[in-house]
Amino acid sequence: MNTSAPKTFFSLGFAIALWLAAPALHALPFADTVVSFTPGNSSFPDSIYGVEDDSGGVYTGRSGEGVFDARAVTALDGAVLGLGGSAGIPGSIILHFSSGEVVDGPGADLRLYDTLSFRDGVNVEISADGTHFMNALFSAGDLSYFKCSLQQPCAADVDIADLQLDAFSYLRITAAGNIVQGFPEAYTLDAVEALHYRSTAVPEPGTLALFSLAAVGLAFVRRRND
Ligand SMILES: [Ca+2]
Repeated sequence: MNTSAPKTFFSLGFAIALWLAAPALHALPFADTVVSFTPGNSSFPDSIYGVEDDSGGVYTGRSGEGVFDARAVTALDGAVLGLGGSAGIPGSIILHFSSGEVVDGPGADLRLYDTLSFRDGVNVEISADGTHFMNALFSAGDLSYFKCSLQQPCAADVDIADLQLDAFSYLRITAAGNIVQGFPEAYTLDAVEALHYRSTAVPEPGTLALFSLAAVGLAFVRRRND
C-alpha cells in the first residue's frame, strides 16, 4: 500500500497555507499615517521643503518644491520629503503606526530612511499616545557624506531599550543638527520602518482560515508519522 501520496499532499497543503499566510503576517510595518506636518523656514526663498521623487515611477503622489504629500513618507520607494528648516523653525512631521506598535527587541527597534544625497541631521521623539513625546534619538548628520540612496539608504536607528516607554506608535521627526540648504532642504525622509512590532489588528478571516487549514494538515501529517 502506498502511504506516501496522502502525506505528500498534506505537507504540500501545509506549505502552501503557510506561504499564503506569510505576506499578511510579515508585511513590512512602515509608519502608515501622517498626523501632521509643519514645514520649516528656509533661508533661501526658492529652496524650501517639498517632495523629491527619485523612485523611477514607483511613487505616484505629488512632488516638487513647497509640496507635501503623505504618500512620500509612508513607503520606502526613493520619494522623500525634505522637512525644511535652515532658518528659524526646523521642519517637523508626526507619523503613526495605525495597526500596531513598535516594541523593544534585540538591537534597534525603529529605522528612519533617508535616501537622498546628504546625511542630514535629525531629532526623533516617540510617544504612546500622540500627545506626550520623549526624546529617542539625535543624529547630528554629516554633510560631508552625500551618497544616501534607495540602494544604500542612510539609516537612523532608534533603540528603546533604555527609554521609559515599552511601546509606542507615534513619532515626531524634526530637522536638527547639520541641515543642508537647497531643495529639498534639511532632513529628507523616505519612510519609517518598525524593526520590532506588535500588531493590534485583528487577523483577516482569510488568514485565520489558512491557519486552520495548516493546523489540520500538520495534525494529519503528525498522526500518520506516529
Ligand atoms: Ca518614500
